Amino acid sequence: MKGFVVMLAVASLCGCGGGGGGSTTGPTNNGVNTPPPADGISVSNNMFTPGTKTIGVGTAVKWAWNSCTGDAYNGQTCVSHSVTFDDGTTSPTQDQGTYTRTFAVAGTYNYHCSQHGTAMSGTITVQ
Ligand SMILES: [Cu+2]
Repeated sequence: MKGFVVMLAVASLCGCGGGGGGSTTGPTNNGVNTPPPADGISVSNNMFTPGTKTIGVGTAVKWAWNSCTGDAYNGQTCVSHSVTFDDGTTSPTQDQGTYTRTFAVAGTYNYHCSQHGTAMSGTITVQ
């Protein structure tokens, strides 16, 4: 007489984390803000950060728009800005995204926001 005892290994399904679904509070970031690039310039509401920058000839500078803020309705309010140089070179007037300019000639390049005037301005020194 033979008997087999079959042991069934019952895999216990992990019911991990008995906390259940989390809830989200506060404004949702829709992801349209662009984090300031390393060594770049942040375009936020009414200021460029940093406002002055010194670079070598041939260097590209990148501006990234961070001009959206959450509102109480899970939406966002975004404000348009531009990077407009005294020499006429300009970025689009936009409320998100980036703009890059490469400076091939030494000099002082003053710029401002076309929407907010010289109250929102910056300078790139190329040497
Ligand atoms: Cu502006």
